[in-house]
Amino acid sequence: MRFHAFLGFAVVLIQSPHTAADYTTTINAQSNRGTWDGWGTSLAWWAKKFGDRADLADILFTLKTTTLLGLNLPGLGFNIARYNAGACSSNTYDSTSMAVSANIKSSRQVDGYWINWASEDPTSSSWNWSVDGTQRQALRNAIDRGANRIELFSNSPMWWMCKNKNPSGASDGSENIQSWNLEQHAIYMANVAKYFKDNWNVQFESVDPFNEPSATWWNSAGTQEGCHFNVATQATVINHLHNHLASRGLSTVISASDESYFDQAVTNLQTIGSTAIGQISRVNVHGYQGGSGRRDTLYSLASAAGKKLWNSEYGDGVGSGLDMTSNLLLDFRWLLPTGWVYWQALDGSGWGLVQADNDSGQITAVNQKYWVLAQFSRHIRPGMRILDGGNSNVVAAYDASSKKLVIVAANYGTAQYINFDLSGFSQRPANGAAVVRWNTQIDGGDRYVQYSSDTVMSGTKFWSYFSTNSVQTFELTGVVL
Ligand SMILES: *[C@@H]1O[C@H](CO)[C@@H](O)[C@H](O)[C@H]1NC(C)=O
Ligand SMILES: *[C@H]1O[C@H](CO)[C@@H](O)[C@H](O)[C@H]1NC(C)=O
Repeated sequence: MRFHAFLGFAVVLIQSPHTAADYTTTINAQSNRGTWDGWGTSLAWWAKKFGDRADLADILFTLKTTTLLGLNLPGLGFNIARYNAGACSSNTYDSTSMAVSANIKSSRQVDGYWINWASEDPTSSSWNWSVDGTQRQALRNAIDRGANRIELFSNSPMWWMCKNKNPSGASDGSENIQSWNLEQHAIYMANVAKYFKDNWNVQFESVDPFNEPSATWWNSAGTQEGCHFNVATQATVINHLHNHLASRGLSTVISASDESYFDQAVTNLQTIGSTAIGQISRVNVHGYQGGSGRRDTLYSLASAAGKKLWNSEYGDGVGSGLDMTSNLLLDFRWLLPTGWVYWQALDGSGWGLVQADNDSGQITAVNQKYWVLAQFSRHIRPGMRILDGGNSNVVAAYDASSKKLVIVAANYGTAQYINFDLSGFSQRPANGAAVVRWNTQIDGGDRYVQYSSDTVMSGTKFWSYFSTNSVQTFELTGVVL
């Protein structure tokens, strides 16, 4: 609803080019919309193909400039990496082997570590710790570059825990985990977390044992791994996982349930029960409801329960970054996440930040949305306090130690001046002081271009001209709340 209202507004502006559209927004210095945990990406599936590429790790997980396809790319500075514990294996045990969807691409089959049900002991031959080396290398590369919030997640239980042995889902999209394997799925997650810590020095901060569990589109003809879980089953798995993390002495916390839509996450939180809620440390939700859904209700429920909230998976097929920008700003306005994770950093057509074919291994282009995301991720940094930017299209963040204020603003309709009023701050740069800005034009043109001297403070304000469909970032130092 909000999205449609918003689009209507944009259309009116386009049709009325002579309307004076300039506006002033006041950054609310007293607001506190959470401490930022960071930005990131999930590793499966691109990392299965590209996980050993140091240049891609530099682009995603550092702030330095790296050359790709002849372009000098400003690093996105991600610090969150989500590692996918796979559900596939090609072995046969007790005359049983995995059932494979006719439509799954090999790049989406992720090898899992627990290859048969003979033993829960991770040092036994029922476990193969040699699989999935390239995704693990991507995780290592991310950590070596400073990624410090590492999450383990699952798209499906191991195939042999599934009723039909098919890790893409049940034939009718219903719950596909065998009732006698609920604890095994928890043991799988806990053993992976423990093994990575003991053997590879990877400390998972959190583990989510589900991926879009309320969805009914996970079926045996699917194109990827997936599994529907009823909410009551989720609660049982969470309880087992809580016990198995604790018994292994792990500090890894549980995040859940990575539902597809804000409204599904609301229903999930309202029905999963107080025991499970007590065992979850963070609510993870995906952003696939786009401009719809009650982000505000989900935030209210999560914060009332004392839980952090992340948009743990966002993706869309619009390569310009237009949809990503509007949905991200809706998140900052209504969802108030403290972490934001793009699904596939490399993917086909407009879905990737970088266009790539993860089956053939070709990297072909950098989408404009790469530079659009840089406007946010390079400036709103971990540890900053998120502020209310005073307008739906404006977000601000503050770093107390360096007295730095960051403002990111988008403009969709008529090109216009936006005035930023800093009168609410007790200190701000002096009249005439330069404000550094970066600009990206969503429709093409500027790609994260820095301008250092054309914007200045005028009393308690500064202003900047925004072309149609553009995102700008401003940094000011010497600011005190
Ligand atoms: C374990 O995984 C490696 C890497 O995929 C593979 O080469 C090996 O055959 C597997 N071992 C068993 C016992 O399945
Ligand atoms: C990988 O790339 C192809 C081609 O660009 C794309 O169609 C697909 O969705 C991507 N994901 C896969 C195969 O997992």
